[in-house]
Amino acid sequence: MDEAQVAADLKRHARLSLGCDRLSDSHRYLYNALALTVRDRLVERWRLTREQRRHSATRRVSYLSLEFLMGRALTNAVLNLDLEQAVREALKDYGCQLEEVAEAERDAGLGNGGLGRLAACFLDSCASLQLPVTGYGIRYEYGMFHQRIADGQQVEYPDHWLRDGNPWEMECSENAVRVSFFGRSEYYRDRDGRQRARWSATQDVLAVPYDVPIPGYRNDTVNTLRLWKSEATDEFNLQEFNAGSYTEAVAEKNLAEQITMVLYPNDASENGKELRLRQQYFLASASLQDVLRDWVREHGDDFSQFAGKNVFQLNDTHPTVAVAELMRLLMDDYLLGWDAAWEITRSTMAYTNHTLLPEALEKWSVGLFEELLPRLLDIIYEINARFLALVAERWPGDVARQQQLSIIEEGDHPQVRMAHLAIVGSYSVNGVAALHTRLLQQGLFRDFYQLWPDKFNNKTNGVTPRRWLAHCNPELGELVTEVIGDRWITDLEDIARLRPLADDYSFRARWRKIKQNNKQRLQQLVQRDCNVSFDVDMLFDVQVKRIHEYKRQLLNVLHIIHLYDRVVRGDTAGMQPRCVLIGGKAAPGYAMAKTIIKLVNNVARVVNKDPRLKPWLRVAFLPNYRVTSMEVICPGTDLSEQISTAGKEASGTGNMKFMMNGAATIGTLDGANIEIREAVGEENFFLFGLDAAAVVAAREDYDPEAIIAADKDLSAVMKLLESGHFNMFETGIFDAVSASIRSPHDIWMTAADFRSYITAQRAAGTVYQDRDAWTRMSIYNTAASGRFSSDRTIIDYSDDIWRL
Ligand code: CR6
Repeated sequence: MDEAQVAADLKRHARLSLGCDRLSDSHRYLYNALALTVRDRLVERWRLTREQRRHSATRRVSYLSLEFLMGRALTNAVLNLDLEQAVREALKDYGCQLEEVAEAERDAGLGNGGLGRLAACFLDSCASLQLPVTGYGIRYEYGMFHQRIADGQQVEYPDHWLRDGNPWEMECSENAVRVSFFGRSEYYRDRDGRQRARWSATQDVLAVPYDVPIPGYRNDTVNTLRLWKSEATDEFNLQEFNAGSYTEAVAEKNLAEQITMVLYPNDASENGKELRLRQQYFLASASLQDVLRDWVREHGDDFSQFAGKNVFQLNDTHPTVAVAELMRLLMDDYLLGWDAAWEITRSTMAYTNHTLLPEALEKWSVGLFEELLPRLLDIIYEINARFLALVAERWPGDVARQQQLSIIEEGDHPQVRMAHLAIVGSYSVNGVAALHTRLLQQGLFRDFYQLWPDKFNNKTNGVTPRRWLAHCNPELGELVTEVIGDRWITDLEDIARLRPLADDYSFRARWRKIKQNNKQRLQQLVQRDCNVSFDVDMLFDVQVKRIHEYKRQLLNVLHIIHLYDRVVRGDTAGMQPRCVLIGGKAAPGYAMAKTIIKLVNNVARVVNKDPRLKPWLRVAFLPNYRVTSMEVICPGTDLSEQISTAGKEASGTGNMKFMMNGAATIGTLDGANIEIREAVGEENFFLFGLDAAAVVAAREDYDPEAIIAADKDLSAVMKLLESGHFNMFETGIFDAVSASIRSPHDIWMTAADFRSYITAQRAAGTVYQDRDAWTRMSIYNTAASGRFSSDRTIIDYSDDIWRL
């Protein structure tokens, strides 16, 4: 029934909505017509979901995040609405495959990496679990940059993803709100003689919401992601008008629109630019105003029940100015007193920390705050004064402790510590993996933990099995469903029932065949994008993630050079042929990360052009790594590289996608790797390296020169690296790289973990040569991935933090 309807709607949208009559020439049009056809089926369910929520008394959650890394929407909606059959049928009239049409969609790249993708997986899980959770974010005109490789180097190109329109967003200008900047605080007494404040002489911009539907998995629920766009208000600078500068006054409107123009491409590091603070406040203010307006519409200005009915989950410190903004709105606009406003704020805000790296801990200069958000700074000072009184009560006379805990970092350039504001202003603080949370409690936030032990909790990350198994690996998904039924799609723990099938010879053969097909698909991608060809019988060894020193792509390169060295020396006994793939973007201002990209490319060139290496080793750098390429990469991977310096990767989520798709992991005891290893069993995980405590201890008298001298393989690798073998006509470009490895201050401890890494790599190669043993391990990994579903994570948030 719906099959005929889908076909008719597709035709109608092509003709009437898009006004084009020769569709088959362009997948773009077909894509748009199909997107509108699918969207029609979302809109009605969307309305019903909203309707239902209005009448239900449950708490609602606003998930505030500067990033939502959504990827493509069409195929996800087709899967979740169960439209695949109908769509494939309808496309036959145009002689097209769904996969080809889907290729016309650009990724919504509104995020950097794990943090942004986590937010996207959470939205899918919340809708699939029918939880009343709304995502609030920014509608960046330009998302994550497009990476090209020229002469081995990263070149950034702007990603104007909205250029051809976006059928998945609905502009709701009637729900626009005003957001203020600059101006000053004013104090006055109201009619009852109470001291009040207001923010005056501000410069305002308009926040216009664009709503994106988030379909649950086959459950008729459609949640909302509300993305704000900044626009100028209609008031012009009157003075300029009167001076006859009409055009100048109109042109000034541009400034307002700049706020949401571009995503900052920094992953796990702050950059301190004023525009970034504007983005943060813009998101926080618009979203809170939206929620408060809804509240007042229903309940008038009685806020006594507000905290019981609302939660704001802060995705890292990025939206943390919301703590002060909620206070301001409640006091200045809705006329609550401090105590009532504070009670509401600290019982509705919850904060998720995503990193321990000091360079990522956000601080904003007090001077900047004072200029841009003066009224907010007043409130932060007051929050801090009251908080420090509490600290003084708990630790009388301990001035050092007050300084450590203060929201304001004193000094020549005083700063607002956003993490401290987040902790003081919220009722829950969580880390994203067990180790990470423990390190927060014992290290970074130790004093806060002593003060408020009950605030702290762990929520190990997860990924959605819809996109990261059912959609990206349909063949494997279908095999799983055939043998254990399809319950795993909404209850991934059920996938554990696969485990006994690892003993079944014919099941293993089918499993292996699917992996081979997926490797073929990945091989084609690498051929197309890197012009590197290789054999699908090689071990596919993959590291894709942002390029960062702590993630140690460099250690991976040292291993590649070591294999190269072995082959050249003729030491190939027992060696497993492999293809090493590395991909990821470097922040444009991160010089060392860019050098590492160059190094990977140069090493790849030397390896790939040497005929002696052909049977043993292929290396490729995959350009423009993004959500959509991961959908091809993770199903085709044998070995997943999770090799960060222990204690540095808060959780990782790529590790979970690989595991779900039957890759084995080579990794350190870091982030969620520890839990992955626990789940799959130590015999199915290639562990190496120092653990977090050993890293700290080894740093005391770290002597990489001695380690290199004592290890002839590492010496040989360093010699090759330093001889200019990989940079013949580019003298000195890798000097900084080798110097960092040799430095006693190398906090990433690359040399320290080299030997155990090489040993673990050898072990992986050896197991791979036993096809049955490897296939078992692959099945065990998928079978043990149940607890890494973001459904589990969201149920934990819902039970412990949101109490929905
Ligand atoms: N860079 C962590 O580094 C974690 C994600 C999501 C990160 C990573 O280990 O899996 O968050 N942190 O929790 C930040 O972005 C600050 C990341 O993606």
